[in-house]
Amino acid sequence: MSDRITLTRLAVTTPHGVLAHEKREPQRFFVDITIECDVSRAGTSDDLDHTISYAEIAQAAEQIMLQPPVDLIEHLAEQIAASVLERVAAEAVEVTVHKPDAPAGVDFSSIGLSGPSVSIRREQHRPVVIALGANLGDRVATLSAAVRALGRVEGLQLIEVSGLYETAPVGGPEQPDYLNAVAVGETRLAPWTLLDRLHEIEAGRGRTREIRWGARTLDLDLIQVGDPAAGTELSLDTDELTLPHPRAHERAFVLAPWLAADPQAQLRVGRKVVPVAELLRAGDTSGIHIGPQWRPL
Ligand code: A4P
Ligand code: MG
Repeated sequence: MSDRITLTRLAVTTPHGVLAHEKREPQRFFVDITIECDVSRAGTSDDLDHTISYAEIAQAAEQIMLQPPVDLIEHLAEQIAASVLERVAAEAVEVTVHKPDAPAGVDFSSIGLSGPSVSIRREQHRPVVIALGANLGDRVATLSAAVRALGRVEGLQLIEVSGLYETAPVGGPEQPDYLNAVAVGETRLAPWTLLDRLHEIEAGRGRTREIRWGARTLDLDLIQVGDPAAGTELSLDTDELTLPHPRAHERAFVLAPWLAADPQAQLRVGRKVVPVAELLRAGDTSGIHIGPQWRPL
């Protein structure tokens, strides 16, 4: 991703340092923050929700710098990076904390911003769950190609892909049985960027959208992004994207392959975080059967 939001030389005078007098006497610190994020959607929509507010980032960084004295600028940089990565759209961040007046027992140039600084780069690693479905054409070939295409998406790493499940259609008009699978992995992409990639892969396999819940060559749905057990899952409800997927908890054709790919999987359902194994036990699995063998990864 080449888009960047940059904040240069946030200036804070505050006491931090290893030495006792540094914890009493404020000195100058400067912070540089470069956020890697896809701003193309905000560029088109002119909507702040599609990007990251630099004012919020700057104020959060200033609050971190103004905390009670700590020893290391490494610690300050790490906290600032973590606060940036809490933003949905942030893919990666680079933070530099400068401490130009640090007592190092030597002279630094008086030209420009000299003296010690620490720079770190941290990437977003959000767990992600993607459901795959197909009920038209050569389903195994389509789903295999879809997994290969997912493997090529920059910013997405697949960790595990389930076996194939032969499933009776749920909802929609009369239509052939589905093959379903679930892929779990990690992503640094914003969920709407990832959804765009999924739609591109669907379109590449001849997916068209005429009838909701109708037959399709390929369906790729985002089920969950983040980890509900850690309270880091993303909750979104926009016209184009709802997270977690609003119907996943009641759909055995998602839950069975998901559990196979990740036996520890959990899903937020309303206010509760529920093991997928429990949801599956409580659900109707009558139309779900083990499908053909495949080696997708
Ligand atoms: N959208 C909103 N949230 C999401 C999300 N979390 N993931 C929007 C993906 N898309 C999301 O989806 C319609 C719109 O939902 C998208 O444009 C997107 O912006 P779609 O893929 O065009 O249409 P769809 O798949 O027919 O609708 P939907 O609501 O995703 O359907 P479901 O709930 O996925 O159900 N039976 C079996 N046995 N196996 C199946 O795989 N799949 C469906 C589709 C029905 N019955 C099935 C199966
Ligand atoms: Mg869909």
